[in-house]
Amino acid sequence: MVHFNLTLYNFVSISCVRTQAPRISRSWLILSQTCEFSESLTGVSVVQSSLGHSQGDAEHAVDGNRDANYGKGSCTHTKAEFNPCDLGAAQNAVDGNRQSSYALGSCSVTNGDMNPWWRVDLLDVYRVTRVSITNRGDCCEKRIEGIQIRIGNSLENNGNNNEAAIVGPIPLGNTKIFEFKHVKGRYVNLIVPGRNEYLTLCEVEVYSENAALWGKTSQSSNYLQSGPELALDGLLTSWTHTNTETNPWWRVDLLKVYRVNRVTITNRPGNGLRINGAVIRIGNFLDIYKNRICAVISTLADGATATFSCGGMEGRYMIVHIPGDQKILSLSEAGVYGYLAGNSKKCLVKT
Ligand SMILES: [Ca+2]
Ligand SMILES: [Ca+2]
Repeated sequence: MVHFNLTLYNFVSISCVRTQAPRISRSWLILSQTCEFSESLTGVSVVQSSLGHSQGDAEHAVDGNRDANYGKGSCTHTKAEFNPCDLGAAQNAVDGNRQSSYALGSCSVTNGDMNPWWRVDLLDVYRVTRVSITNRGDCCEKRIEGIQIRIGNSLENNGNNNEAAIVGPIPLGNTKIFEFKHVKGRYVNLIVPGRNEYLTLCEVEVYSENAALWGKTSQSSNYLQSGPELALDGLLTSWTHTNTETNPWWRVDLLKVYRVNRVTITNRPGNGLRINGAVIRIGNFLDIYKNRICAVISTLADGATATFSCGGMEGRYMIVHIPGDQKILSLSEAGVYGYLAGNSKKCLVKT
């Protein structure tokens, strides 16, 4: 018996706000036409109440053959007992592809279970602030009605007893982003309670708030009391400040590897020209120069905030540094925003 805790989160918005989360990193989706199954590329695991066969809409099920995609050369088997390219597999909801036509193999589906559910295990506790859901687009719009997002650390009742948010309708093939004050949890469940239903999810994305806020900061040197933590105190009137030196840098250790979607930098309110030429890097190396470059700040007005898209770069560290001699690095604020689920490179299908 499922017991539903109907505690509502404080939603900021329940609407499609895709423009607030530019997805510039997705060009690889249309460039790649092979299934590049690699467990190392995803930090999450997913499971659902059952693996469905999309009964009731056979016309969309590629002759009912779940292996239909394999024969077209779009997928490569890497495990005999499990193939993430299965039509309807739970993994299809985190393959980084919002393709909403079920037959193209990028959607999960359960059987017509009572209280069908899907769960992603983030493998660690995160402060989740946003979940986006992409509904199936080729049919069956109403099957997702009444869906709940549940976030928490319990696997009681398969994680479906964690705190719940009831989200509004998601039109055919649409992606809706649901935002709320952060909820701490390792498991994110989606469940359609109270009826026998097929749960189809063409993409689920889970986001956390500024990951830098719980990281550890450091910088190449401290000028007076202007330590590296001043870039994360929420105050524009405080800023970090290195000595005048060669190649000054600031770094935040996120403590976990993120796929970084964007970095925000707020310049100090005076002497803002000092930031010109600063380089933003993402990666896993303490040697800052081994990390990949996300962006170079050509110029940024005094006190201004700029957002830099990093295209899902993976890394534990975000570094800002200024190449050259006789440089000073000052940052009023910094933010790192990343993916926790979704945007993996598994099982790409032709789009
Ligand atoms: Ca998908
Ligand atoms: Ca500050």
